[in-house]
Amino acid sequence: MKIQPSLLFAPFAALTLLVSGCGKPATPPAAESTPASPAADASPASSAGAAQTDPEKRLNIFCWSEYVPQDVIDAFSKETGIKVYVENYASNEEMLAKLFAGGGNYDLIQPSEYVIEALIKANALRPIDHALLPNLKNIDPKFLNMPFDPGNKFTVPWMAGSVGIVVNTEKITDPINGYTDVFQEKFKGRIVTLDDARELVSWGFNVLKIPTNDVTDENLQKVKPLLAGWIPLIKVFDSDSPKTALINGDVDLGIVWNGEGAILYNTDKKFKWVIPAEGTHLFVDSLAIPKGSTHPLNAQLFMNFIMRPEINKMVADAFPYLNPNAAGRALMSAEQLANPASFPTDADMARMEIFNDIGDKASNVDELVTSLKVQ
Ligand code: SPD
Repeated sequence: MKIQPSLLFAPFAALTLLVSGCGKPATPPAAESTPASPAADASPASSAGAAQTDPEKRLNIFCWSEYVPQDVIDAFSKETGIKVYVENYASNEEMLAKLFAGGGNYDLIQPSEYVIEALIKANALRPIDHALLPNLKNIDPKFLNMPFDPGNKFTVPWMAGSVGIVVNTEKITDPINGYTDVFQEKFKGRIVTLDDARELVSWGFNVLKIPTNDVTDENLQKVKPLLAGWIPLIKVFDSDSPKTALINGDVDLGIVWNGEGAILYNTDKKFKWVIPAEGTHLFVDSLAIPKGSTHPLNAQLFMNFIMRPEINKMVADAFPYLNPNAAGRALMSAEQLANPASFPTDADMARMEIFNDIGDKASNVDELVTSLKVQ
């Protein structure tokens, strides 16, 4: 939990340099592709037997906090003998900053769609070998071949989701349908939100009916007064575990990741999930291998492992986001599938926008929100 200015905008500046050919990743690029290999069997026993691994039995994962269950890591290590080292981040921008600072030697990262788009443009990801990923067939085709990575040349979906409002209905009886219902003076000091500049700006854009990717200087000027009114009302900025402030009773309203909303709904039905009337966006967080990975075979073994239905279900049980794995979804209970925060209706999904890479405008987004937070 933190109340502090959001992260630097430097990582996006670094990406812009890379795209324009004036920079290079801090980690040395590896070979373009992994060695050709026979397709591994998707079943646990035979995939363990036929699995190709790197000489060093190690895997360095850099992933979102509260997203990769320890029991999944343990099961992978037990089966493969590969020791997994996990480091967490709370925003795409934090991940990019550390990735481009070098030193992390990450084998797997977990970027969201707009960052995947930027990393591909920057030639910063290693292509994946589909022969090593037979379990890709378990993914719902709706979440494959998406515009940010056509043909899934670089990524496999982890979890998808959206952002919505959580209301503690024991404390708030007013109707709360959208962002403007949340950000009212009378709720000052009773609100938790994500600590994420792109998110905050997108909510403001939704209210002003500006398309979420139409990030121009002019539109940022338009949203500035709205955000300047909202930010002082927020008591807690927390992208790691915004549910905590709601469970502890520190706040009564939240704008949070859908997986957090789903956990709250499971914990106590007094926590109502609301998809903002003004709109929200669909995110697709995926696994990708940075160019500098030194254990790319181990990384692809992990990718394939987590797409097994029973392993995917372990992820969905712990972190109930919108599960893109159809075979894993088939193992989930009716109650899990009926959680309104995990699984929006088709009509709600159809209204959701998807963030695109906005290039160097990401710096302006960060600068705007940071300047408003310090006022
Ligand atoms: N605790 C895991 C949170 C993952 C949220 N990723 C969504 C990013 C959308 N910009």
